[in-house]
Amino acid sequence: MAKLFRAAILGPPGSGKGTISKRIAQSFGLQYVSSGDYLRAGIPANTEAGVQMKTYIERGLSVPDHVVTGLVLPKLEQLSSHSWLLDGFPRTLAQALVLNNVYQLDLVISLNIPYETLKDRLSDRWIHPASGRVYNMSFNPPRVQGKDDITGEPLIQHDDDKPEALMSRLRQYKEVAKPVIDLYKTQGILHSFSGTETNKIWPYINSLLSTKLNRQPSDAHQTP
Ligand code: G5P
Ligand code: MG
Repeated sequence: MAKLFRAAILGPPGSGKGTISKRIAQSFGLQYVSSGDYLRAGIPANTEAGVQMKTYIERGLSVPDHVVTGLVLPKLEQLSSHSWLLDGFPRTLAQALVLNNVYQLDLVISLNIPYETLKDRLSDRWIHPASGRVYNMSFNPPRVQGKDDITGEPLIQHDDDKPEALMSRLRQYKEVAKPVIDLYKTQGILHSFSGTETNKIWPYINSLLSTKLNRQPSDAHQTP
């Protein structure tokens, strides 16, 4: 069996982690593990813990480490015979250290996207609250204006995606992410990508992974 490949993609809210991860997963056959998706799916409705969790996620604030690791690590155990890509995990040094105890990552991708770009993207972001599906009115609009593609239910925009709230979320993200980035830099597995357009960053990531995995992607994506 080929050696398993373990990777993570880090970046601030709106940096394109989800968009790029899905392309990587599809092109290179890695299992896609998104902490945000697991948290949203794991929120038990109508419990106090559930309401609390929803507040963290809706405000874009970090969910407590033990909750996130408690959800993500069992998923990784289920995927022990697969290569995988983590999206949005680890987000804190505590999470990175817990992960480090169990798995040695082969590659970490860090996305550096200018604040102005994040602001524009997130202020153009609409969400289907029940599922967490995210749309962007210019980059990936819903099929019907203002409606979720799957359920047809109305889309909403969060107060937390307004510029003032965004600024404090991004600042908090940066502070928390720095020691995580430093850890992977020290381990020699960090690869940073900067830019304002996912479609321009993607060919570089595509080529890096082709080299690391020693194979050609099965599908070279040009669109989201
Ligand atoms: P998530 O789900 O990890 P965030 O806030 O980190 O959420 P988000 O919003 O999912 O990040 P992203 O995945 O980095 O952003 O980016 P994306 O969705 O691909 O792109 C953002 C938008 O821009 C989309 O609409 C996309 O279509 C558009 N876009 C992409 N590229 C371009 C482009 O080139 N041009 C244009 N115009 N648009 C583009 O986490 C959710 C919450 O869960 C908790 C936190 O509360 C978090 O806020 N959480 C954790 N808490 C603690 N620890 C963890 N490890 C946690 N993980 C999640
Ligand atoms: Mg995401």
